[in-house]
Amino acid sequence: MLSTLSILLLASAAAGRDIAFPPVAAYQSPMMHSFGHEEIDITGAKFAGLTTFANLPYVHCLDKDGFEKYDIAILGAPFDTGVTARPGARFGPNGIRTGSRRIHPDSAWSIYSGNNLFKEWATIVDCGDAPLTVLDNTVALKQLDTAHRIISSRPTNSTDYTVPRIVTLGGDHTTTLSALRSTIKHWGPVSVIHFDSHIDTWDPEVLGGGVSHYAGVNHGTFLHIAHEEGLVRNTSIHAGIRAPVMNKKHDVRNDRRCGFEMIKARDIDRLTPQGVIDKLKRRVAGTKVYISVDIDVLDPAFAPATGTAEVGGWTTRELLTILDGLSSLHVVGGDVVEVAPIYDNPGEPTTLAASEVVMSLLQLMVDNPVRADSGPL
Ligand SMILES: *[C@@H]1O[C@H](CO)[C@@H](O)[C@H](O)[C@H]1NC(C)=O
Ligand SMILES: *[C@@H]1O[C@H](CO)[C@@H](O)[C@H](O)[C@H]1NC(C)=O
Ligand SMILES: [Mn+2]
Repeated sequence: MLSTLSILLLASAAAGRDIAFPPVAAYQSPMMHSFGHEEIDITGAKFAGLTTFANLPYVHCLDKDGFEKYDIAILGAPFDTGVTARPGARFGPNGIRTGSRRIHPDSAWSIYSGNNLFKEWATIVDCGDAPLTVLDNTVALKQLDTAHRIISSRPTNSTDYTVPRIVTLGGDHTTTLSALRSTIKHWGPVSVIHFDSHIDTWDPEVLGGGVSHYAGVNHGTFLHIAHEEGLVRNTSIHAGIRAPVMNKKHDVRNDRRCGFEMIKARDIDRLTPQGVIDKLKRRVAGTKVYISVDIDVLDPAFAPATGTAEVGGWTTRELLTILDGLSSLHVVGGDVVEVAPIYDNPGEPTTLAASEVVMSLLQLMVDNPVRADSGPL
């Protein structure tokens, strides 16, 4: 005996009609059958294949036997055990790559500049992540130092500009120390433009070092250490600062001693973004520049996924306008750090913002190739 349901199904089958799908041109191109087998055109494909930054080619830049030449390298630094609050930035590199999946080198024409940075002179690749041990910061940072040294010492594709430049995907901010230890070898001391809500020049004796020497090397002291090692010029500058200092007199005096001037977060209300750009450019004029972007420079409304969020920060649009405004500078290295995707919201505003910051850093590097020599400009 047929159940009611079966009768209904039979009835609908009897009344069934052919469903005509519209023709799908891309999959019926003559090319598809011309070699006697099926093909899919992968030109310009996004959201496909493995995830590299902006769908760039992956090159195993640390392979001792073979690598392809590049002028600018993306390098992930999955390290977050130098953080004083929320961990998770070890997942930053892949978070930023995921945030960049909609970008493809064949179709990255900026609506603002009209340029496609990938279609100019530079060969840009994604080197993947540096292999870093997970339980010993001292060893991990030495591994990162070595990775930076190797990747920045490879031959470039360009014959005029012979030192490859690196954009690092952090990682907590401690990872910038390794980058600066490699830029000094090729370019000498650099002016650092440091976008952050915190000064990060804390004396290791004040922040962490009271426990052990090892603990003093962290994401709030790396610029102090970089100053001690002679890596940064006294023409450096912070942008977007708003977090409280721990010691009213000592911290700010020490910050100046480390070579930094300061643009505070609320200064943008008076200066406007263009005023911020002008002040940054004046400060670093005539020197080689390293740009470090702690994503916590943005307000947590725009970038919640970070280790030490501080309210009252800049918008993503303000930050991108300021970065793009620095296009006359000679940028020898850069990074975006402190992206901890686990704290992002489902719309992924932080990793999307970070991937656009990387695009701006790449554009600055492409705009001004830098010749290898260690003097100021
Ligand atoms: C390497 O440089 C040459 C010109 O010097 C250029 O024609 C070529 O396209 C570059 N290679 C890549 C992969 O960009
Ligand atoms: C930086 O230091 C040099 C000498 O070491 C000094 O002549 C110069 O005035 C300093 N510049 C700034 C901006 O402090
Ligand atoms: Mn920082």
